[in-house]
Amino acid sequence: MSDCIFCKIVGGEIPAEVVHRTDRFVAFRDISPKAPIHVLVIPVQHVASITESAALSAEARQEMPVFIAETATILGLDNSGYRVATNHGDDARQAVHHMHWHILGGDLLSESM
Ligand code: DGP
Repeated sequence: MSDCIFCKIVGGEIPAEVVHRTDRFVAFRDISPKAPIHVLVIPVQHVASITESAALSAEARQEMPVFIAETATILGLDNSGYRVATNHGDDARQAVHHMHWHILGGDLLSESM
């Protein structure tokens, strides 16, 4: 999608610190971290949010949780722990309308989401 920031990151038009990548997913550091380690996982294919998951290929749907867990391991969070979250829509304050999973860790996180 031409006016999507995250599609531009996928295409290399906007720089990002990529930590993991396959043909179907990219993981990169959040520009405004909410934890010592804060990485976003996005599908290469543009879908607006989790509500459009069905539009992803079967392979991408299968890979998604595996890719998220691999990314957390690459970040060294698998033993200490981490939180995974995604936002959909206005009440969740979704700011970027390209599906993304927040991986947060590197410290004891708040009890509230
Ligand atoms: P959300 O509220 O779930 O839509 O979170 C969007 C996240 O995207 C927010 O934590 C900041 C991050 N973000 C927005 N623009 C950019 C960007 O250009 N580069 C990077 N690395 N992160 C971005």
